[in-house]
Amino acid sequence: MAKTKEELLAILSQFDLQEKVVSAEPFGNGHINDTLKVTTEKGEIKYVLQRINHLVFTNVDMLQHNIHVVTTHIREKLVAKGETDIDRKVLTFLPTKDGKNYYFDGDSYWRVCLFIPRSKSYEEVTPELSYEAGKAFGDFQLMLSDLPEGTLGETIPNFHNMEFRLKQLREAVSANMSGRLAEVQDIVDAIEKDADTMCSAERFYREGKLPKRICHCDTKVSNMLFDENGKVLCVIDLDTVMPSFIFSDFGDFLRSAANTGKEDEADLNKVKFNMEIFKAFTKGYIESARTFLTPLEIEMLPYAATLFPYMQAVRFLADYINGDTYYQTRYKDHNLVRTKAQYKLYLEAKSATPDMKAYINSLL
Ligand code: ADP
Ligand code: GN1
Ligand code: MG
Repeated sequence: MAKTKEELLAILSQFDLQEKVVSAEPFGNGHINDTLKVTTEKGEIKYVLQRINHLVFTNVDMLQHNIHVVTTHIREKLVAKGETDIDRKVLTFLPTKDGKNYYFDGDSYWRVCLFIPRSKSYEEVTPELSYEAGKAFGDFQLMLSDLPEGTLGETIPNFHNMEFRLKQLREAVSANMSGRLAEVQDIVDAIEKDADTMCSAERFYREGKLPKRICHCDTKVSNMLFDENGKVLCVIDLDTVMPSFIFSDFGDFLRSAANTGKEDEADLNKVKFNMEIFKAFTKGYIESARTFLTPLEIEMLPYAATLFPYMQAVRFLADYINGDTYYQTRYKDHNLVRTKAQYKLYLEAKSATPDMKAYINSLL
């Protein structure tokens, strides 16, 4: 439910802010939380207020604990490296006046962080920005690699587990809550044909061949802030930071960045896999992550580039069949349009696999 300006200011007054604030307006275009930018009396955007989607993140204590651990740990690493301008290189969350890291108004959960000034987020990136992003996500994983096991909880259990996502799709198909199944049967069948192959990461994990590491798990382009010179300032949207295969961060970035069309592109001819973006991102990622990646992780990077559009198609389709209960949608068939676009991207990435392999081999 939308809040009035007065209600938003009352929520903000619960936080320990250094400056008087006068308004909070919608910001960004995420599908899950509600994000608002907060302006001070001096007319400066100083804070970001977010309403946490607690139907998606059901354990808000765990969620906010994870974010606290991650931001504190990264801050310590940046200090140790002698970095300057640290408030623009890691998110800073502000406590409530009674020292909690979120505020519950009896209905919704809220948090506040500092707005990072002179920063930009993109929906589309150039090869130069992709190279920087690859380095930054590799660095992000590296900085968090020494967190002791068990420090972070799984804020959404099985979040990037392909077997689990297919199980959810199959449950949606059996229940056919919205009566939309007949219309999408072809795409369900097409997805099922590749299901076994796409679950290979889970099989390798069970066989002890693949590790899980702390990953960001929502590395779409818009979840990174760049400075005025195209250098990465920091990674944002930390709700999903949790143990996963490194494929999560590699594959999900390419899912948004290497798509020549939009995530919800209706004209499928516009959806192609951009090899230049793939190359630049992969180069940056391997440069910073090489020290910890295993040969199997590297070998499976092209699989990761196909896995994420495939998984996203499965998730959008399940939501469509369930009657649009998870993702925020803007029109009736939005989740179906998204499904088709992601499935098309999956096919495009699949046919680019030999080229991806050849490029990776040339880097090693
Ligand atoms: P969502 O869950 O809505 O995707 P995000 O945390 O990704 O939420 O924020 C949405 C957008 O708001 C981002 O893409 C970015 O442009 C902007 N943004 C979020 N946090 C900050 C911040 N601390 N400083 C500057 N811009 C931010
Ligand atoms: C959601 O919050 P946002 O819009 O960055 C989703 C991601 C999907 C993405 C698809 C918690 O991310 O997993 O990949 O939409 N986040 C959650 O655009 O489900
Ligand atoms: Mg986001």
